[in-house]
Amino acid sequence: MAESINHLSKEQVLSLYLTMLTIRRTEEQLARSYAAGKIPGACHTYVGEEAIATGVCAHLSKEDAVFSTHRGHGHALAKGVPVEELIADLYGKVTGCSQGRGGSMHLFSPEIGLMGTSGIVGPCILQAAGAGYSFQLLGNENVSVAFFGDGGVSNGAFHEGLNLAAIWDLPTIFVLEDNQFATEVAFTYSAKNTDVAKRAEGYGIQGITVDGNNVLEVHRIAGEAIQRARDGGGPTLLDCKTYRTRPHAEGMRDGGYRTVEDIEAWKARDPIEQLGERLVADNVATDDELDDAESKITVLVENGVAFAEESPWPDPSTVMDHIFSDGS
Ligand SMILES: Cc1ncc(C[n+]2csc(CCOP(=O)(O)OP(=O)(O)O)c2C)c(N)n1
Ligand SMILES: [Mg+2]
Repeated sequence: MAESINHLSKEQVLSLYLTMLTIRRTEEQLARSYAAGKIPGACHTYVGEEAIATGVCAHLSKEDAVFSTHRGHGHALAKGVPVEELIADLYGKVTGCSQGRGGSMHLFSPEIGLMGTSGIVGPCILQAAGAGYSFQLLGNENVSVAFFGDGGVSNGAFHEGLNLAAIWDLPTIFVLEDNQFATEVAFTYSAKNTDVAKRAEGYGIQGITVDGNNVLEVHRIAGEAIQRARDGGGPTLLDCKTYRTRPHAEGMRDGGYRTVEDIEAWKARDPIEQLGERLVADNVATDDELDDAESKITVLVENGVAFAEESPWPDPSTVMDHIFSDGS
C-alpha cells in the first residue's frame, strides 16, 4: 500500500475523506429531517461543495476565525462543530452548538473559531477582514477566513473587504464558492466577468482559480495561502469553482434555471467519489477501508439525530438571554 498521495500522508488524506463524508451524510440526513418537518426555518445544504470547507479548514486551529454564509453547515462541521450539536441546533434544541438559537443559517461556536454563519449575503467578508485586523493588532499568527458565494461578489462588502485587507496586509483568506448560481440567478447574468480570481489584481493581492471539487487541490492551495498570511504576507482570494447538486434550499424547486444535464455532469465530478476512486487507484486505501469510513459516519449521523430528538427545547424563560449586553 502507498503511504502518501500528492503532498499528503495517508492519515491526512483519509481525514479529508472522512470530513467530506461527514458533511455529505449529515446534509442528506438534514434534508430528510427537513422533509419530515423537524427543522424550523430554511435549510441550505452544501452537497457537492464539501471539498472547499474541508480543504481550507484542515489548516485552521480553533484560534483561527471563520465567517460564513447561509450555506454554512459544511463550514461548521469542518471547523469542528460535532455532528450532534449541529443537528440539535437545526432542530432548535438547547444542546445545539448555538443552544438552539442559531438554526441552519446562524450557527456560531466562537470557542472553536466558528464566528458565525449568516443569512445576510456579503458582510462575512467584512467581518473576516475585521478579525484579520484584530489578529494583526494582537501580533499573533492567527488567520481569518471568509467563505462566500458568487452572489456575494457584486455586493459592496466584497470591494470594501478586499481593499481593506489588501492595503493593511491583513491575514485574511477570501474563499469564493462559485457554484454558478445565486438562488436561481446565473453568475453569468449577475457578473460580466465571472473570472473572479482576476479581480484580485485590481486590489493588489493574489487571486487563484481553484478546482473546488478537488479536495487535494483545495488543500494544497489553501495551505500555501494560509501560511503566507500567517507569515505576514497578506490576504489571498481563492476562486473555487464548484456546483451545488441539490436545490438552493430544501423544499425548493430545482428546475427552470438549470438543466438536468448540467446537474448530472457535475454529479459525475463528485468530490467525495473522485477522492475515493483516486485513493483506491493509487493503492492508498482499500475499498474495505472506505466502507469502514462509511459505516462509521452512518453511526455518527444516526447518533446525532437521536441526540437531537431526545434533547430538550430551550427554556422559554431564557428567550431574552444573549440579546443585550450589560457591558461587563
Ligand atoms: C444582503 C442579502 N441580499 C439578498 C439575500 C437573499 N438571498 C439569500 S441566499 C441568496 C443567494 C446567495 O447566492 P450565493 O452568494 O451565490 O450563495 P449560494 O446560495 O449559491 O451558496 C440571496 C440573494 C440575502 N440573504 N442577503
Ligand atoms: Mg452561488
